[in-house]
Amino acid sequence: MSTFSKDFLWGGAVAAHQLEGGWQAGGKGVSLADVMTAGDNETPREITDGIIPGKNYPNHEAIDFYGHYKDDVKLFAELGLKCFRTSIAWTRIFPNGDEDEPNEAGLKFYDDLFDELLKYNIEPVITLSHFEMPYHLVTEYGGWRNRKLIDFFVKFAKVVFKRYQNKVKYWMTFNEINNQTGLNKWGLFTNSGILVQPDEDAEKVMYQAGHYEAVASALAVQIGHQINPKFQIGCMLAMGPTYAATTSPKDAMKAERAMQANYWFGDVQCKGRYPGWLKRYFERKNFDLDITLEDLDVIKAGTVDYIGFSYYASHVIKADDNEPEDYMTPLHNHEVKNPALERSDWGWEIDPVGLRYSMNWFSDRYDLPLFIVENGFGAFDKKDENGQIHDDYRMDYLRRHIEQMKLAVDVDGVDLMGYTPWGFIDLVSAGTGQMDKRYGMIYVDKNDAGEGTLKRGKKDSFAWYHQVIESNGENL
Ligand code: P53
Repeated sequence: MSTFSKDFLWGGAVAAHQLEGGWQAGGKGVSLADVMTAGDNETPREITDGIIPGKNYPNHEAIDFYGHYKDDVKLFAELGLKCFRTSIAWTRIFPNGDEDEPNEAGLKFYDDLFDELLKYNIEPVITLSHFEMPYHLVTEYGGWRNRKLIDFFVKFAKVVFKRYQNKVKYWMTFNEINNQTGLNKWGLFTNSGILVQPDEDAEKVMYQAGHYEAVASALAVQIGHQINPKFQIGCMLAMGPTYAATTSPKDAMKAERAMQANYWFGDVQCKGRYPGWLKRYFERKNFDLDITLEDLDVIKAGTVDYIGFSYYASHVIKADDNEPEDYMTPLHNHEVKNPALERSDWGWEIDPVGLRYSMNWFSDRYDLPLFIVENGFGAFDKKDENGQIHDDYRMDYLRRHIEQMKLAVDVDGVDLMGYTPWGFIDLVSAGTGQMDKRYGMIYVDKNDAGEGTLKRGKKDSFAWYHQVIESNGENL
């Protein structure tokens, strides 16, 4: 007997801005992702002030899924996918974000895409906001600093829930909503459309924006359930468990606080309440946040149906010699390398057991079904003399993670809905804007400089994953 139920959601995951291209097609507006240049391992992506001619913006064309989706979906069916996770580009539906009426051409595109998927019995799994909010909401409203964003987001959610209520059952509200807890420039911009100003406290801005997003997410959950009670609406958290560097109890406490600080979004979205330590922290810091009693009721009533999460790597943390009582020193400054693990070319630690650990952690803490909606190995692929890519390293990474996922289900009794490896078709990296940081089983002929025919091809991992799905995870 197989570990997984026969309706287990084997699939693949992408996000609109990382593959669609067609950045101005069908009346689409400019999104956050459209003002981010290409970087690489050493060079961070630049966030430009509007579109500057002559700069390389990799998301403008991406892999032109917008123009290739029919052929691509056919290939996804051949791969054997049961589900396909993507996002709806907010800017196709509301190009500026603050219009009264949605853009019909954008709505039509997703109707056609979902029809195409359903034709092959591939279930769409849809993220409402995946690093791609309208840029206009950044320049005119200051992004999620502004309470008005709740209304704009809810309007967008309502329109797409209504329109696709008979085509889409699985939804998530905000992708990796907790990325911004690291307070780095990239995370604050892609999550919340925020560029921290000199007179601002990044931490306070993050908590305020995060609160508005939590309210918006909870409202979307309630509205979605009203529109179609069969909807399954999840949160989406970036999971990278933090381990203690030594046996010192202070390191254990530090690791615990790092987890709490990273997953407060989970507490709010899954339990419907703020954790005690965080309420005390807000008071101590005199943050004076705009959190109303009504907001707290909304959050309580809008908890999610499942936990969608990404898993790539784990982290290790060490307490400071002068660690303050609240253990809230900037957390990322205290990360150390894990000597027990190997790393990818981008320095991401490879830790399959960490996936099982994470599944147990989520399950214990929130007691909700889990959906692994991202996992994968970014690597440079090389073609052999026949143009074939032998990506054993990728199969090896995925196999080792699926093995741990099976143990979490079989031995630990975790409730797991599905598994969608990230970027199963090569696409633009979110972190670096590169094409050559590849996750795919399907190769796309395009490089970091933006050159290539966009032709699709199958890597060795294509046949391997097909067999994994066909055997319901038995044949790894
Ligand atoms: P890239 C950092 C840490 C964990 C997840 O990332 C992350 C990031 C972003 O770099 O993002 C997720 O493309 C995200 C996807 C992204 C994927 O992981 O930087 O949800 O949009 O592409 C992989 O290698």
